[in-house]
Amino acid sequence: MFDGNFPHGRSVLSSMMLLTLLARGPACLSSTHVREPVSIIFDTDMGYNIDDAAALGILHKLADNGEAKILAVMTCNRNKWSAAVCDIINTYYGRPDVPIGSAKKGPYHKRFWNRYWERLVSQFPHDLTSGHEAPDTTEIYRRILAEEPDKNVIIVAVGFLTNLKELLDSKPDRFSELSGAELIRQKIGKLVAVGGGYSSAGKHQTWSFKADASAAKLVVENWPTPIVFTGREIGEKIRTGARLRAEEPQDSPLRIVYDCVLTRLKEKAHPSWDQTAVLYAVRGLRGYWSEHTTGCNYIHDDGRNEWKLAPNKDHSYLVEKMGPNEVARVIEDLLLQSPK
Ligand SMILES: [Ca+2]
Repeated sequence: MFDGNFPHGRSVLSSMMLLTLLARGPACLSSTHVREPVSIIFDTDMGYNIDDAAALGILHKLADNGEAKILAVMTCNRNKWSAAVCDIINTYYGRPDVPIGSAKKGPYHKRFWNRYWERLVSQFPHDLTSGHEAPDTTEIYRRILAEEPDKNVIIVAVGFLTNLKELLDSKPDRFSELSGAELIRQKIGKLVAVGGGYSSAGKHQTWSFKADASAAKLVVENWPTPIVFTGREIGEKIRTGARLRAEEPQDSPLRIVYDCVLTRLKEKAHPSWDQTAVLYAVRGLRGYWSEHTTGCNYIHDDGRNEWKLAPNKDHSYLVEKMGPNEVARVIEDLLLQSPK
């Protein structure tokens, strides 16, 4: 599977592309070394854990670097503060007008971690004060996808898959005459999803699949483009937050989120599941991970996942390659990069 690292000549596809470019001449080859920013839709359950906030933070830094373009932020968390927190982070990092969608359907889970949103909404500018005011995610998805070039968008799903189920089920509308599945097939390069476990055989329970098990099952079984999963075992060992709390200004939203939650948890650092999805979606495998590409992910009715050896689908999962501490350093370097 093409890993986004071009041109290393590691796959048949990248070898063919390299030969084509060589045939076209050196000017063409040098111009393509400047990669276009990766177009990302970030779909989150902001509020249930703190890695969502950090993941959105590093996505902004990658956008500052010209590596990513943020098309939209969607929340599947129907707590009204979730969308407001997304808007606060977008505004703080200089992108106040990134479209934000909020789920109107799906499960409503009451927990919201340590109420850090209370401090954020009272201290930071934002014009979206409640998820109830935000458009439905399906509307935003369909509008944006209809406008994008084919196969151009990567969806990073770091929450449960409610919004993607709704998109998959959606019907032709004023934005596109295509059904949800047809629109996804035409416009989405791949889906990068946090969820499941892949380190050993058998069933694994994780929050993002369990929180809306029927959506996870439907999306994983029917998604019409490749899906790359980053499992529990990947993010669990990548502990971040200690450096952020030592070096980030005290009055930044992410510092407040991490101070609130890690103090309560009595943790020095926290797993980084959602950040791995952003990093992979934008930069590809690099030296961070390898990818297991044979078999398929199967979601049981209770949301537990199991990797099956057959059939072979366009499913893959990340496998640890670089040490977790080194990946943590990459993530915290990005978090601490000065905002533009
Ligand atoms: Ca999450």
